[in-house]
Amino acid sequence: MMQGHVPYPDEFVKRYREKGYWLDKTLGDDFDEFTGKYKNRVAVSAAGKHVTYSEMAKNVNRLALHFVEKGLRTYDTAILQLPNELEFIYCFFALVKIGVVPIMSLPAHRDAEITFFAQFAGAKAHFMPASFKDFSHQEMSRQARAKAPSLEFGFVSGKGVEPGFISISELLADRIEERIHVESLKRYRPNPMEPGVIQLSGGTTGVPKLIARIHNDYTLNYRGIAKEINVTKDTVTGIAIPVNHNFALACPGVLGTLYHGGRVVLIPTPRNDVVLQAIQNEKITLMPTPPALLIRWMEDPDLARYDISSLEWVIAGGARLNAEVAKKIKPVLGCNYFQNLGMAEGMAFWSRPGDDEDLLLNSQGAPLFDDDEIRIVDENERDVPYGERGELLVRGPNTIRGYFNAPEYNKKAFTADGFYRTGDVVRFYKGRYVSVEGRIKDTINRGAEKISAEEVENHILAHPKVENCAFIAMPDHVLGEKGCAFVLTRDSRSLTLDELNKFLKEERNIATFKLPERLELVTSFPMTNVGKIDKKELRRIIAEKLKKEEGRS
Ligand code: J2J
Repeated sequence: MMQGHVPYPDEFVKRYREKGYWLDKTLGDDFDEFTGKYKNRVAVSAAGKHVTYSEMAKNVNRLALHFVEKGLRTYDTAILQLPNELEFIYCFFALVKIGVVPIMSLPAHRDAEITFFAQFAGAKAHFMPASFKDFSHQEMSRQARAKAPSLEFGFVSGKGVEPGFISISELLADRIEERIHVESLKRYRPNPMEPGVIQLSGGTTGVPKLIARIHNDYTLNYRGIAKEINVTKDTVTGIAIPVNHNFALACPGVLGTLYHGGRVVLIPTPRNDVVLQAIQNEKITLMPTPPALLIRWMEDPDLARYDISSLEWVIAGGARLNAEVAKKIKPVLGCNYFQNLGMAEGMAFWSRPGDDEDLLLNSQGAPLFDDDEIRIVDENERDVPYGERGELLVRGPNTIRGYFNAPEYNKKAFTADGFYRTGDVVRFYKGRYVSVEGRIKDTINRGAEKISAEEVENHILAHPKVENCAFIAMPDHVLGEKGCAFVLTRDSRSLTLDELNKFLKEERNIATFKLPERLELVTSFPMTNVGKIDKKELRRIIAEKLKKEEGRS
């Protein structure tokens, strides 16, 4: 078994198998099945190229053979930091086919995150783009390699591969299958009870948490969702958010679409003009969209210039969809929507086709499976009366039983009987439908990208001028929330946002999306009666201040 993975208890393994949730198939088995079935249909469109299922299979098998030849082995881990491009698809499937577990890192991650993943999971390979947004991932990878000796290989997509790195294009051009038989890959088939993919948690702690999803649970995840929302071979799914996210990859995302013979369109950036043009050109029918994207499209003065009539459904997830925004989706975008409360840890709540207006507007959906168990509890872990608010606890056939290699943290993050504590405050709305009312976890939800407050605070505290700080969410009309740093400086010294961010970027090397977007200098902090900084009060203060400023402008 892969070291550090928390297995499901035997009785649940038995139950999930018997009830047909777990089919004991790997991600690679599914890949072989759907590529064999849908051969000449187009599977993926990206950068003007249209790749059929058969071509995709040829490229994936070729890469998998190369990876084995280089020395990658089943249950090794690899940091997969490729953006929304064909190489992502090829590398992802090639890795999972031979049981190498990809760590689904974002192109925006920087040295702090990459070195941590490499050291924490002993990653053997790093997959990265040659050029992406004027940043040298190869330079970063060299630095990470110096600190994480396990990192043996750097695989690079695109042009401009530097010495010491392996070009993915060159591997794709080398017909290794003429020397080594594709059938030999069967030897590397992983056990479906072992981790197939490692997703990342926005987390609430100093370092990100790794979420190892086993093949049985992850294949169920996309199969289950795709079935529930009627994905078919006519579905064209547009991916404008980073494909590495669970939402984009498996809810139903890339995997659920390909499983049914549909087509995936990879969109390189979430910029309005690029996305709207892609919907028009590629006749996209389904899109996963954080509310922030929906708001941007709906407010775009050029919206009417694009023909987006192919769009049938958008999936609003990752952050709370405001009812006022939801009401405008049909009239402005001309499509229907699903609400989805999802999490990289697994369980997914969905609204269903045909849900009535009230349910659709006011609830984030119901769980997918009969064996999804949900509890809504008070601070003493007692179930609250139906309809009242409490923390959402979940357990089920696609929900993890523990974070990877984090035994101490798992004691807090999971109940003794294996429920995951989501940190979300919800209430039952109707039947098993829930409505998200808030959260108790200390995170910032920036346009659905989660940022751990503690992680950023630790970096801010490393600044020589900083005595104490609190990183909190402030409201934002489009993104929902942005990060605001309240800082007490040493000896009342001056500090600007630019100065702080230069330090966080250049000295601490953290991803840009985590940077504070506002700095408030204080001379003291409001405290709670247990002696902690009162973040609730800080959130109130900044929200009020923003409101006043808005009134003035
Ligand atoms: C309010 N909060 C929500 C919603 C997620 C699909 C969709 C989203 C994610 C995701 C995902 C929310 N309303 N509709 O993995 O497959 C907040 C909750 C939740 C956390 C999980 C998917 N949908 N959230 O966002 O792991 O706080 O996954 O616990 O990044 O996002 O974040 P993450």
